[in-house]
Amino acid sequence: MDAPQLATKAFIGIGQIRPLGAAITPEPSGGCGTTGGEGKASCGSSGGPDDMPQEIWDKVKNHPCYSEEAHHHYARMHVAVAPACNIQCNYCNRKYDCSNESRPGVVSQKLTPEQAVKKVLAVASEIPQMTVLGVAGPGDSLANPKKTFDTFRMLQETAPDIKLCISTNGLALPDLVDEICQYNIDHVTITINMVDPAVGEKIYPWIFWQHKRVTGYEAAKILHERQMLGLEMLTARGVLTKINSVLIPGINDEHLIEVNREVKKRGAFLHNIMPLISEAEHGTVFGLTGQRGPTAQELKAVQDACMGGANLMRHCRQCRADAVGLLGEDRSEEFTLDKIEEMEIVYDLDKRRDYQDKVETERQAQHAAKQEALSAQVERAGVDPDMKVLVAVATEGHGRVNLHFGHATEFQIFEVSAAESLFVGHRRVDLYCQGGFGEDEQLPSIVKAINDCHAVLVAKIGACPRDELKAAGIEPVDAYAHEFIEKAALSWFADYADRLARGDITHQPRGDASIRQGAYTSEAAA
Ligand code: CLF
Ligand code: SF4
Repeated sequence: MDAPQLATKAFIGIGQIRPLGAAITPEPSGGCGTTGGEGKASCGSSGGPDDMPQEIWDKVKNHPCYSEEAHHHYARMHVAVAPACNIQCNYCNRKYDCSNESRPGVVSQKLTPEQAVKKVLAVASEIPQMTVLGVAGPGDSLANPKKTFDTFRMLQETAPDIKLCISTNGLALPDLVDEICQYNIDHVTITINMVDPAVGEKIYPWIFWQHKRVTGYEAAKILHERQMLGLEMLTARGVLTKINSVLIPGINDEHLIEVNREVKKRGAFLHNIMPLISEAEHGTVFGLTGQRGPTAQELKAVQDACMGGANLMRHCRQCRADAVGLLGEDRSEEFTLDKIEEMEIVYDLDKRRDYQDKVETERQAQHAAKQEALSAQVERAGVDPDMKVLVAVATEGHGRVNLHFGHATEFQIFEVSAAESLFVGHRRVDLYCQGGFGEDEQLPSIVKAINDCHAVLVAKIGACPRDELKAAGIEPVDAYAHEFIEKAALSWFADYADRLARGDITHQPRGDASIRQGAYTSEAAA
């Protein structure tokens, strides 16, 4: 690896970011506008069938990354068939999964296309809500085109109902757009961290281009041009594109607003701004030089400043390149090659469809419950009608508050007001309950992770963590156990506003929260 060229620029405070609304003049075209969604409220990750044309809704409705609503119900899987990469990012160490699309940790098994297809069928027969196959590394999907496209071709012949998805750095993309269309790959993610090579050269020390290594500004310029060209070509062909950007404080934080604007102009469907994962033990350039990742508030501030531009995805889990399951869970250990050999694989399309019909019914019930709770909201004297608060939610899927506090390895974060309950992120935590007992030393780190929240909604919680959360100013709430999340959050909000109006409590602002870096602890993952 070439010696890194690190940023000397001072950190740009999030407070210096232009305020919401002032940041971006929405472009007349791009995003959903290019596909007929102009003037619709939102066709982003939280959008629904009323927000976008039917043909787009059909593509996203059961893709857990392209629809926030779908991510509570549908699963994806990745197959690690793409080991090589054609560029170097300062946040990546080849010994680890692609940091763009994965949490750090080695890929357990690299697969041949034949092994990958067998694994997909095994997962599809066990997890009927698995609807999407992605190739997301551990290198770059399009730096390994034969392996990537062979996998998709073979899978299409055996399991045509599974959606195909790739993630790429974009360098090879323009040369492969026709093949992407030939294999009906409907969803393509491009990682775009800059639209200015002067920013890019602080992130990419080199690229491998036309049989030679190119470094510095020139490398970043070529990469930028290839990314923009690839995005435009995909848009012209009607392929849905998602842009992933890694937020690197002091290097591209404010610049991501410009990235958002430029990708929207070129028709990107979604923009996913993710926090830099950077720890010395990962051996990345940024990890070794102490480049920090953003705090929760810094991440949210940049995401909020981009609202009005390209639609935002906020539910990304930075998955492993061999992840299996709902976003936020990892069942890859259940599907190792040894275990697959022992399994009876029955790919039953009717069974999968029946299951997915049930999921749709549940999802519609979730949507209806939210609408009902929204229509029940009222204004209260003495309570700011624009008040918004964050609540943390313990869930194991199905869109419900259905997890014990002590069993949570992540909390979903919702921003709630009288007018909305919106998913705005997630926070990984160490498991509180290990071996049947509460681990009190874990509590401070859990509090730190949800410190910006006013309440935590759980299915159940023990007396000890309950008291400690209260002492930290976070209200533990188990009154809405097993209810749909948005309805529960809105019901809690109504109760909170009632207590404010009666003068039982006063509204206190919360502090910042820290984003957990890297993997779960082994106990947490067990
Ligand atoms: Fe995989 Fe990526 Fe396709 Fe999803 S992941 S290739 S679009 S199927 Fe999703 Fe994972 Fe985030 Fe990626 S949560 S890292 S955005
Ligand atoms: Fe690593 Fe992905 Fe960057 Fe390649 S594109 S260096 S695999 S993060």
